[in-house]
Amino acid sequence: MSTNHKDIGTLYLLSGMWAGLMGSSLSLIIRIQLSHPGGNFLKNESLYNVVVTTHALVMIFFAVMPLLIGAFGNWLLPLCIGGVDLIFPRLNNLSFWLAPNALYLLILSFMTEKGAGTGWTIYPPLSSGLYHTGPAVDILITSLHLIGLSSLLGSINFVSTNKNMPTMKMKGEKSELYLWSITVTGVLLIISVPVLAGGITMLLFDRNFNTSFFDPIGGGDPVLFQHVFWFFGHPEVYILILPAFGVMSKVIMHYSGKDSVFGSVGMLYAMVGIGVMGCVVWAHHMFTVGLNVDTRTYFTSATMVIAVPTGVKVFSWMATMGGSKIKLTTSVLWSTGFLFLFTVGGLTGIMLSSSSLDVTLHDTYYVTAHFHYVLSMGAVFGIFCGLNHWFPLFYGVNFHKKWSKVHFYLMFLGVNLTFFPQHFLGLKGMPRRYCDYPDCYSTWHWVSSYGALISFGSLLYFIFVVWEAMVSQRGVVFSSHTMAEIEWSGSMNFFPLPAHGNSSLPWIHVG
Ligand code: HAS
Ligand code: CU
Repeated sequence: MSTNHKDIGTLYLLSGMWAGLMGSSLSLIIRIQLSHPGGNFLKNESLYNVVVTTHALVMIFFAVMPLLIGAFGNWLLPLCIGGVDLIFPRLNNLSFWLAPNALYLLILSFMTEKGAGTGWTIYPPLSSGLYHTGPAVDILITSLHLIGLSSLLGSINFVSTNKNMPTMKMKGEKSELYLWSITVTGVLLIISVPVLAGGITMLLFDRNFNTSFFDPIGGGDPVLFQHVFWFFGHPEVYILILPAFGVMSKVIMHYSGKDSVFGSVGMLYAMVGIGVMGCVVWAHHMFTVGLNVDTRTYFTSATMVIAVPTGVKVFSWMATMGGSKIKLTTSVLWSTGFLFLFTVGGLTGIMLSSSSLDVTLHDTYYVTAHFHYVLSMGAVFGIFCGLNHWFPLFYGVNFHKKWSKVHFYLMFLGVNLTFFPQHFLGLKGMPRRYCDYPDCYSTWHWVSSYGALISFGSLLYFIFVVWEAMVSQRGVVFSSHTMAEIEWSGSMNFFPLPAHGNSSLPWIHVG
C-alpha cells in the first residue's frame, strides 16, 4: 500500500477513468431510453430514476472529483511546490482507499431491491421511508458518508500541504494559480461536505429512528433539507470546476509561451471571490419552493455577481493567448473548447439565476443543458486537456498527435450534439427526470441520443489512444527529442527528470 503521491495519483487516475466509463455507460442507457417516445428499453419508470441517480453520483463523486483533484492534485501539487510528497502521506492513502469502498456501496445500493431513484439531490419526501421503503437509500447515504470523508481528509491534506510546505518565495500571491485552485477547492470542501453529512444523517434518522426533521407530520420541514443540501450542492459545483480552472491556467500559459497568466493576481482573487460567493447563493436551486420575494431578489443578484470573477478568468485566459504564436496541440484544442463552451454554459446559468425566469425553466431540460455545458464541456474538457498535457510527465509517453486530436473533434461534436438541443427541449417545457415524453419533443431527443452515441464512441476510442501510447512507448522523456518538445512550464523547470522515476507500480515503464 504505497503512500507515494505519484502512486496514489495513478490509483485515482485509474479508478476515476473506470468510474467515468461506468457513468458514461449509464448515461448511454438514459439516452437509449429517451431516443424515441414510448421507449421501453428500461422496462419500468423507477429503474430509469435509479439509473439517472447513479449516473449523476458516479460522475460527480467518483469520476470528476477523483480525476481533477485526486489524480492531478496528487501528481502535481508536490512537484509544483518542490516538496517530496504531500504533508500527510498516510492520510492520503486512507483518502484514496475510502473511495472504492464508497463506490462499492453505491453499486450495492443500485442493486438492492428497487434501488434509490431519488436523484443526486435525495430530496425528502421522495427519499423518505414512505416512498423508498427498502434499504437502498440507507446504503446510498452510507456511501455518501464514506466518499465525503474521503474528500474531507484529502482536502485537509492538500490545504495543509499548500499552507506549510512551499518556501516563502512561493507563498500567497507569488504561488501558482494551479495551487490556488486546489486550495480554494479544498477550503470549499471543508466548508460544505460536513453540511451534507449533517443533512443526510438527519435523513437517515428520519428514515430509521423516528425523528422528523423533514417530516411535517412531526413538525419538520422538507424545505429544510433543500437548504442544507444546496448549502453543500452549490459550492460542490465550483469544487468540480475550480481545479479545471487551475489546469486551464497552466496549460494556456504553457502553450502561449508566457511566463505568467495575464493578470495572475486578479485571477487568484477571482478564484477566491468565486469560492466566497459560491457559499452564499445556494437558494437559486430553490426558486420554486415558495421563497419570499426579498429572498428571491437577494439570491438572484448574488448569483449574477459570480459572472464578474468568472468573466475575469475567461477574459484573462483569452488575453494570455492573445499575441502569442500558439500551436494547435491537442491540449490547446481542449482548452479553447473549454473556454468557449464553458462560457456558453455559464451564460445559461445567468439566465437561470433570474428567479422569475427560473420558475418556468426549473426542472426542465434547460437546466440539464446548462449543467452539462459547464460539466461535460467544462470539467471533463479540463480533465482531457490535463491528460493530454501531463501524460508524458506522468508516464513518460506521448499520445499520438493526430489520433488524440481526432478524439477531441469526436467528443466536441458528440457533446454539442447531445446537449445543445436540450436547450430547445427545455424551452419547450420538457421536464427533467422523466423516462418518456410526447411526440412533439421527439426530434431533438433523437438528435441528443445520437450525440451521446458519438461521445461514448469517442470515449472508447480514447481508451485506444491511451493503450496505443503505452505500447508504442513513443517519446520516453529521456530522449533529447522529447525533452525539446516538452518544455515543462513554470516551476516544473525544477524537475527535468521524469517524475515517475521512483514509482513502485511495476507496469509503469521507466524510460
Ligand atoms: Fe449552475 C443548476 C446558475 C455555474 C452546475 N448548475 C446547476 C446544476 C448543476 C450546475 C449540476 O441560478 C443542476 C443541479 C440539479 O441537479 O438541480 N450556475 C449558475 C450560475 C453559474 C453557474 C449563475 N453551474 C455552474 C458551474 C457548474 C454548475 C460552474 C458546474 C461545473 N445553476 C445556476 C442556477 C441553477 C443551476 C440558477 C438552478 C436551475 C434550476 O432551476 O434548477 C455561474 O457561475 C456561471 C458564471 C459564468 C459565466 C460565463 C463567463 C463569464 C463571462 C463574463 C461576461 C458575462 C456576463 C453575464 C457579464 C457567466 C464571459 C452577462 C449576462 C447575460 C445574460 C449575457
Ligand atoms: Cu448553484
